[in-house]
Amino acid sequence: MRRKLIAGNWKMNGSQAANDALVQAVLAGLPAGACDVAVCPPALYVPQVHGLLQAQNAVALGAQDVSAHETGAYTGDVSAAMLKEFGVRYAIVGHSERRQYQHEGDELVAIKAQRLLAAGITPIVCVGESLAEREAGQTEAVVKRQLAAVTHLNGKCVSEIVVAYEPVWAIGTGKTATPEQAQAVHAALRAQLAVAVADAGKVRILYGGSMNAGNAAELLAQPDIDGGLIGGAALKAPDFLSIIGAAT
Ligand code: 3PY
Repeated sequence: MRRKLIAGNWKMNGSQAANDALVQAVLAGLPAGACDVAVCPPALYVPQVHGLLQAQNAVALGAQDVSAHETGAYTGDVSAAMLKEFGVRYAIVGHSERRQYQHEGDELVAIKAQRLLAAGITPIVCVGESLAEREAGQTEAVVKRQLAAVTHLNGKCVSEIVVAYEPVWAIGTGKTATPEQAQAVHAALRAQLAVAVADAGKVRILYGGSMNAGNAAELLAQPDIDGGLIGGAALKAPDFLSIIGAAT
């Protein structure tokens, strides 16, 4: 059985005061025996949230991105080793906002995933199709291409990853894939993992894209949905806790 994982992607939101209040409220409200939980603040706040999460194991620290480089003259970048030093256990790579606004492609996403794995951090690899791709019947081809770039790093099949299916048309739009639409894509990704990766059964596939307190239970009831990567709802403790409750 795969343990469910609920990871909050705070995106470029927060302040020291707001982060403190949010983390304290989440820690105080966690249900007994909660599923795996992570929060991914902006890089600048990683040390602060690391401090807030110390002395407990129920909520893990995540990051939203990582440099493709190990060290050196890469102004503005944050390396995997730096994240590791501040207790980061998960890092998102290939979020559609980075693919779209920073023009990150499959190869770069795969290199980033490799840097994370080398540092002992679990990559949360995002895949997802645009509305035009869905309407052209290309959903499976797109997500499989994006996933294949990462499962075959240096010719090695990689099972130490988390996958997040985030249909681009459902991100920040309030639109959500129906449980059936999401399950169909998750099942296709699961089948691909089974062929590509030894130990594929342990790879968690999260759903992301406007998962919220109202739709989480239905989505999480699907057999191949192993958790959620949560956007806006992760910024409100009651909503985030309600999603965690649905996954627990
Ligand atoms: C969303 O739900 O909007 C996300 O992008 C989660 O990563």
